[in-house]
Amino acid sequence: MGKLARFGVSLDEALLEPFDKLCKSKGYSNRSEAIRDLIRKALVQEAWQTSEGQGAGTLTLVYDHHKNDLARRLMRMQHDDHEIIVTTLHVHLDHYNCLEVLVLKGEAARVRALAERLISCRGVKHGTFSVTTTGQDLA
Ligand code: NI
Repeated sequence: MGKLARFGVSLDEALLEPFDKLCKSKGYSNRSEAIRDLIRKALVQEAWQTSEGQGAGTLTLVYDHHKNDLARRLMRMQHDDHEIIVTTLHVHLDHYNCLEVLVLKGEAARVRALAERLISCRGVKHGTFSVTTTGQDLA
């Protein structure tokens, strides 16, 4: 951890009051911890927007494996980018529907591209990509 710096924040009370409520409901022990998390979140989002450097994230897909040759198409796309797939989890939700979770890590632009390609694949019912950080450039 780096050297600790202190700074003052001026806030309208109308903003501070709901912020304190939010801190309490989220379980933060103090405002500083909540502000640190908000700053980290903004930095991670910014890094993903510029798609620079390394990134990590989880991709969740729900699809009907009976549809067309969807399961095979998704598998082929994953094999094409196997270097950035850390692990996958496949759950058979019912007779038709599958839920798949992929942990992705690598060059941010490439990770995002794969996530978007899989989500937009015809037949995928729902897909979400949750971005995070490899943690290396974040205090
Ligand atoms: Ni399945």
